[in-house]
Amino acid sequence: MSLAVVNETTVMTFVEDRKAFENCVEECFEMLDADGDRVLSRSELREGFCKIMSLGHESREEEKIDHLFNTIFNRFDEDRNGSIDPQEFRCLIRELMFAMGRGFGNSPVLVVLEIDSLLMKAVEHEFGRI
Ligand SMILES: [Ca+2]
Ligand SMILES: [Ca+2]
Repeated sequence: MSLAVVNETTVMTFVEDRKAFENCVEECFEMLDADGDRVLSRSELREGFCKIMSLGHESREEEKIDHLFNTIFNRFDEDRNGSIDPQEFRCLIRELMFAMGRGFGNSPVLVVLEIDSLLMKAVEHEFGRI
């Protein structure tokens, strides 16, 4: 983990750089797809969700995260087949990143970055490392 200062621009610039962003999303997808069948089951997504979204693992948050997760899963499983395919995953991540960016606003925010999180990628992108 490391600390970084980010704002809305950090996240938005990353998401709008289509190629870099889609590569990262693809990487995330592969990381989460434990059985390699090219779709994410509910449990695969749940497993990696906290990690890629940099959500803490504090147990008191568990219930809240479960609830958030279920809402997200149901909303983005557009064809209602109980799993998330790469296209659904891309929409999901894009939307979550936009929400995160809006949450930061224009003033710099100090954040803790988890190594595999998308925010970490956004920061690396800002520094021209990806
Ligand atoms: Ca899978
Ligand atoms: Ca689906």
